[in-house]
Amino acid sequence: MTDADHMAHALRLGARGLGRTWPNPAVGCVIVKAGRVVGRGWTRPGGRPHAEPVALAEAGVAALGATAYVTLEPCAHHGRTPPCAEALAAAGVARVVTAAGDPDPRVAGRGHALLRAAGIAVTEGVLEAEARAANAGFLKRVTLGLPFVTLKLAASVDGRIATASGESRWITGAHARRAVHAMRMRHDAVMVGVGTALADDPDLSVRDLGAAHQPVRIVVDSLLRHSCDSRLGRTARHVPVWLCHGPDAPEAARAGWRAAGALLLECEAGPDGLDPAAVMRRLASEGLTRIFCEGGARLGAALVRAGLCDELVSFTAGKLIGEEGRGAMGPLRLAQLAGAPAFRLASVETVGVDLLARWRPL
Ligand code: AOF
Ligand code: ZN
Repeated sequence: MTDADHMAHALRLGARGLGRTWPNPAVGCVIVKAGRVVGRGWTRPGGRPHAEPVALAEAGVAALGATAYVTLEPCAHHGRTPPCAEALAAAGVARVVTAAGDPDPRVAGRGHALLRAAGIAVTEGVLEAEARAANAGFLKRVTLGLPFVTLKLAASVDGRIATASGESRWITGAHARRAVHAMRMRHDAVMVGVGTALADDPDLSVRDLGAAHQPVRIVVDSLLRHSCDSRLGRTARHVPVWLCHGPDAPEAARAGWRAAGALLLECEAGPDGLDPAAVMRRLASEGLTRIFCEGGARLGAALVRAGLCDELVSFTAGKLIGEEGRGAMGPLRLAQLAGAPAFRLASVETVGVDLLARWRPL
């Protein structure tokens, strides 16, 4: 087993926390002694405890002289718990292998330095690209003050998401819908625009997966037109509902949603509706790192126009709806094709009877 093999194991463990550790990263840690795994840890829901103390607790005295594989530079700051770098040194670990540095200003190289100062051999950068991809949400929040945004599209072969009358249930099959629920669970929050909220009265929860985790449910609703008597309003006390609205949202609607238990986030308005960048900055400042946007067409287009979309997840169903149907993407206001937002194909697979493709901005 190589360093990369053990780091791949740590990355798999870290991924268990995705969607549940915000505002913190989802870190994984494996402790190896004489070729045997003696401790495993991953960041716990809510972001604490960190991965390393969990793995050290499992290893116990076996940590003495062992090698720790950690997907992110161990922290060096005194938060609610002592720094992980100190914990590794105190346990007598001989070597620490990390995948990526932690840009959090409280850490930023101090974790590695603390380990070296304690006489521990440190190897950095093992599976760095994979670790950066795994924690892209946390890294983007800390470095740019924005969350990582995944935009989901589910459309017919001719790119339609509803008939002319607005009928949209169901274009993709049951397997694709299950896959969407699994994706929701790996994000901190699920988001829709007000058009989708009004048309579908969605619940946006995770069902059928023995769901241990429900992401925050967000509606971008500049004037608070969505009713607090909706499914979201009636369940806001059980699973968080956040409403991003503008300065002109009526006071009565604010009061209704507040009484329902929702969190109201007032965001700056742009030329048409809310400024999408202001919305995302606000959500990052609330701690969100990974957002799964499920439409509709207008919100998706606003995010794409603003360059806020980090990944497209596109389901295609074997149906044709025709030009009178509603398109998957709102206005992009292109002057010419050369200016079209461009993506590269990252992966493609079949999900039941549908096609699933993932695209990343070029
Ligand atoms: C680690 N291991 O598993 C995680 C780390 O608020 P605190 O005290 O929990 O600190 C949060 C910061 O700790 C976070 O911004 C990031 O820099 C780091 N997260 N570090 O050593 C972990 N989740
Ligand atoms: Zn830590």
